[in-house]
Amino acid sequence: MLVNFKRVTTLVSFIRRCSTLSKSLPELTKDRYPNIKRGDYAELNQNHLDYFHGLLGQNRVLSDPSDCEMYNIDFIKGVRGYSQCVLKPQTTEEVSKILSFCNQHRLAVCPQGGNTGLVGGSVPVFDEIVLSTSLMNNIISIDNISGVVVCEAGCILESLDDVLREKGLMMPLDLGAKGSCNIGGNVSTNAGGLRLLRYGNLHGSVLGIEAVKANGDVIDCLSTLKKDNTGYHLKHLFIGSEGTLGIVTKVAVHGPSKPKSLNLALLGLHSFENILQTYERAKNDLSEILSSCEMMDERSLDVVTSHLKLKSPIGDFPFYMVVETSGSNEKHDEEKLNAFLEGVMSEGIVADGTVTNEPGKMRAIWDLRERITEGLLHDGYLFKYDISLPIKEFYSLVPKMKERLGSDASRVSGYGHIGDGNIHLNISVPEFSPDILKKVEPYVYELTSTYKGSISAEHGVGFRKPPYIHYSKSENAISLMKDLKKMMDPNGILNPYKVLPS
Ligand code: FAD
Ligand code: 2HG
Ligand code: ZN
Repeated sequence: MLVNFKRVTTLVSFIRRCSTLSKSLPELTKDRYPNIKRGDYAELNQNHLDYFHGLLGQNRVLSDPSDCEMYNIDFIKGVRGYSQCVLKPQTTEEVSKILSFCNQHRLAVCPQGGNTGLVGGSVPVFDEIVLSTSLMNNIISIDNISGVVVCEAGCILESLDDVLREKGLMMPLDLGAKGSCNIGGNVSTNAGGLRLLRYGNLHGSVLGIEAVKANGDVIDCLSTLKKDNTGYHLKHLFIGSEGTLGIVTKVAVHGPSKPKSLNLALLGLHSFENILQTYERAKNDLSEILSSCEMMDERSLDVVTSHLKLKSPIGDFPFYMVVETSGSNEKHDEEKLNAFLEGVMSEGIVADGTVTNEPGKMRAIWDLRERITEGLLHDGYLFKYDISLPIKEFYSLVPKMKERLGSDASRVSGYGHIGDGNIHLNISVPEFSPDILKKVEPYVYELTSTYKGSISAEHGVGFRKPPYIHYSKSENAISLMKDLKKMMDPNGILNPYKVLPS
């Protein structure tokens, strides 16, 4: 079976909504971060373009600056490269030929999927060629019995999920960017999202990968087996390596069964301590049917109610939680959820709440949580941090940063995946300021490291965090990462300036 689908309407409107926010272009990365120097790569010339035209034809090679613009700017408009060439291969063979040519000619390449990444990894820093997987969007097979879907890297997550749902299956990951992000991008960032608590991360769900190395070699590890202990588990090298070790061209993912019964609760709480108590109770009382447990503070909810005009179905509280159950027996799930809710409310742990199993109302609650990232763009420039912390310290950074920044920040908000110990700290300022940056970094990473947390829980390292990776990785681990990079990409053409510190 080969299903080719076009980008869904939600994607188009999503990107349009966001791109109309700021008419002015962000500063070029090379000017904002003058300490980063362009590597010793070749500059694109007509001979290179002639080769790409011969390989892909005229339409799949973009070289007009206005056509290249959107591929040069990241989602939060924080970084901007000046690539003059975007390539859109349709097959693994074409990817292989492009990389082999770029490697021979020392042309740097920036792989790009849906360009929803939040750490500046998906756009060029200087003039790297953008290799977009957007036209590699075929589903190759779906096995209804095992639930395994094999597809090309450019398939949009939401489209994959839609196709699987028609067959009683679903994608194991879900995130606010699902209408735009590609499965290849998800795998390359090891994206977490809203249901990692239930289905685990992609190191477990991805059964196989086909990837192309910097020299053009195709590495076929596209197993569809759950168990395969034949030698080194090479697929894991590509999961989360953010396009620095190879370009993912195909993936095999295990799709779990679509739940028959779904419930969603939005809860209002008076303190962070109440959130911890509720999470603990949810784990114990709901156990196998708990499929998502998220939190947001009042300033995060305000982003979507003020900027996006979404309506909250409950009153105002300092904190909120979204708790989802999914299972196979409606009556059983409802009984369990009601008992849990009655317990936490009667004990005063939860102050107010609403629960629903109506699809429209569930969507409206999820929008309050999922659209915070989009809403935050209306605040201006964002310093974004994606931190893992021991659960008791989960919220510690928010009041500390608020106090440190005072009126320098228009908003300091905290929200995220409480069930995974992963908070998103967002600091909003009217516009980028190097002085505020100095107040925030490395302080925020030092604090994280003091708590023994991770400076990147799920978004990756990208362009923004390489200088700080040592806060979460030992010197020997970084050195081994550099050795691996050298072995797999000796000329350093794949996504330079990203992930590894220089
Ligand atoms: P891109 O942004 O295009 O690329 C991301 C990185 O992967 C880049 O380094 C790029 O070079 C590399 N890359 C892309 N495709 C390939 C490929 N085929 N081969 C090799 N390298 C490749 N992330 C989460 O983890 N959890 C969330 O809940 C979450 N929610 C989000 C909500 C919103 C509204 C937004 C805008 C982003 C969110 N993100 C989240 C971040 C982002 O969506 C994810 O990181 C996503 O996985 C990126 O996919 P993409 O296709 O857009 O990749
Ligand atoms: C989420 O969980 C995403 O909504 C984005 O990971 C977080 O925008 C952010 O900071
Ligand atoms: Zn997240």
